[in-house]
Amino acid sequence: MSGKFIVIEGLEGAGKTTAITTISHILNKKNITDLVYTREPGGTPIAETLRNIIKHGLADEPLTNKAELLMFYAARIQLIENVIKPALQANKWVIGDRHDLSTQAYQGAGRQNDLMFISTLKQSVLDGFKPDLTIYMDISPELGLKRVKARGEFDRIEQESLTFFERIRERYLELASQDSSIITIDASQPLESVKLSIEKALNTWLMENGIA
Ligand code: Z5A
Repeated sequence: MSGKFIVIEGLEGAGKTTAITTISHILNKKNITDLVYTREPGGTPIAETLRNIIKHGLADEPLTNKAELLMFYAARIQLIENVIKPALQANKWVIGDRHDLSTQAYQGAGRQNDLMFISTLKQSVLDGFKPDLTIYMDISPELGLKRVKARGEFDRIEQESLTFFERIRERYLELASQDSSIITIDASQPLESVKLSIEKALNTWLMENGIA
């Protein structure tokens, strides 16, 4: 595959949307213009249907943690096989709003599912497929949730407690420290500083990989 897969990760309100725009501009300046955007869960009709169930649930039937976890992987593999891999094979670059790191953090640390079970599932479903680069936007849950509060009602996951999101952040930081393909950006900075940090990190990565 000759395209690249770049993923943006972080808690809600970390500024992933802004980061995606910034990354697109930087790539465009390098004449990388054939970009495909994905979001997870979602991005195919089946995955979007699962997204709706995950985010809002169904009346009168509680969604179990294990079923939620399986739905994330079902949605992800639909997206990988039907959108991401074909795009990469066509030499396009894919920019993803969340990917498997979210599952490790939210379903692993947040929901506290069995980590061995997640690891086995990941191996079986993804079979080693992973992003070329992940940009993790680090923010405290307090500040992130304050930013998104203005949007109105919280969905099923956003309604969780602060400690739930604190566990997720801790796991994100732990995983980022163990994987050199994950770059951490301080997302609590003012917008312009965040943009500059992303620009610097991405340009360094492009240079190191002989792309620009
Ligand atoms: N989830 C999961 O549990 N497991 C998984 O495997 C996957 C996902 C893949 C997806 O929800 C939910 O699924 C998510 C994780 C879970 N749930 N929760 N909770 P989503 O796609 O609907 O939501 P999101 O991914 O969390 O997106 P978001 O809430 O929109 O966050 P964001 O994209 O990072 O935020 P933003 O729109 O860029 O910024 C929010 C606001 O802050 C906006 O008004 C900005 O103008 C402002 N902002 C951004 N940056 C700054 C700075 N630097 N200063 C000041 N203000 C700023």
